[in-house]
Amino acid sequence: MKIEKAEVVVTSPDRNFVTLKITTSDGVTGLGDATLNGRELAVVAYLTEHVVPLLIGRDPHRVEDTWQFLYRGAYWRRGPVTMAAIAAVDMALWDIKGKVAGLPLYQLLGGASREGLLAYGHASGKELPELFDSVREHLDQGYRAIRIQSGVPGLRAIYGIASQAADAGGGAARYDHEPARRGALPVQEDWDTRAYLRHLPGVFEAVRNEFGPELPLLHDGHHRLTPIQAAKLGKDLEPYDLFWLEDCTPAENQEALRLVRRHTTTPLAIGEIFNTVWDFQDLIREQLIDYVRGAATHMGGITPLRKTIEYAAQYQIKSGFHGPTDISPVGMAAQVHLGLAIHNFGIQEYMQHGARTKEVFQQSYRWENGSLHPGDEPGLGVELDTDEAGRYPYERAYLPYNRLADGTVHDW
Ligand code: GCO
Ligand code: MG
Repeated sequence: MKIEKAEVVVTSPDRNFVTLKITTSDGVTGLGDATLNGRELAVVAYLTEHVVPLLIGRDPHRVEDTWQFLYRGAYWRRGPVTMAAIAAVDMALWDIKGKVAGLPLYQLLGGASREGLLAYGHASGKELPELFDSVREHLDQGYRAIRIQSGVPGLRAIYGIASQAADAGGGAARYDHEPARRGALPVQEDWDTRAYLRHLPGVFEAVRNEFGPELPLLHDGHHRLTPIQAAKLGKDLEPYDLFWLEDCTPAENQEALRLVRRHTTTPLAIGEIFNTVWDFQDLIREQLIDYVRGAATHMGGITPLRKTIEYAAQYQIKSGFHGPTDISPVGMAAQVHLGLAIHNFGIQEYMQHGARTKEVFQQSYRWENGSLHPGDEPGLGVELDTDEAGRYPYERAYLPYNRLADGTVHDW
């Protein structure tokens, strides 16, 4: 069996997605997610111009060898564009292997280690009543763990607040946050760290008073704090027993986490923008994090994400794979299979895709009683309807960016 064809499909049902579809000489197809939010077409070019020609004629069963060939063979290593492209190939080859074996991917990865995956959703509100409504709506949908993001008095629009994004013309639903906005230019949001640090502990106190001590609560700092500010936030949130505080500082400076760790026992999650195992090496070895936030789509696929999470297991560090809407149903399925198989599963982020996306990508993973299961179709269990995909051409969309009151650009 050989790889006969590899096509790159770009579609924008509810948002942009980039998918690689590999077809073998036996007519077996495999899918891989290569979506890089806001920079999608760079990965399309990388795949079409440089990777597809290398795939034709190769043995699709050689997953590890193909990964090493694309990674080492490029000479220029790492980076989000390269790693999203390699990820798509890796996922598509695992998908093919599962289909040929007649087994769902999780069986090839060692079989199920649990019944299903605990997943968290994104509740948000400009003010407490709206936030409480959003939490209730998520509880009604079956979520048993919830991320809390709140507006900050005096700030017009910040990350994670669905209704603010909708007001800013983002087209987001009231309780569901989709940060990328279609349009010629990125939307500008505003930020004030002191106002945020003053406001957030009171929000968590109110949520705990309303919803009780049991519900696992999460929060995303979205890379905005200095190490000492992050340490303070972690300390101030300790009474509210967070499941995790995510991306409390920008990820580039990993030493920052040493300082944060010295001051707080709030569990830390990091890594959604990392693209290799090596980005996690020190954080895992020094036990500076509690959850690995990597995504199969942005870390070069299932193969390296599995290596990373197996390494993390030696230190009791668990998975918390990135699962916003910009991970396509293909990327999501890859993570749900891996999450079911590994021993050190922690939690899975699960922001549900829109109705049009579900028609383009027919998924067999299931969401039942607050828990995700990959289903038992062979391979990844996702099929791409290319006719349906063709109805939604690419639409330029950017993530927002941030400025402080004096006009300085700040981390978004
Ligand atoms: C999360 C993330 C996302 C990112 C988005 C950028 O925790 O889910 O922070 O909301 O902002 O994936 O593309
Ligand atoms: Mg995040």
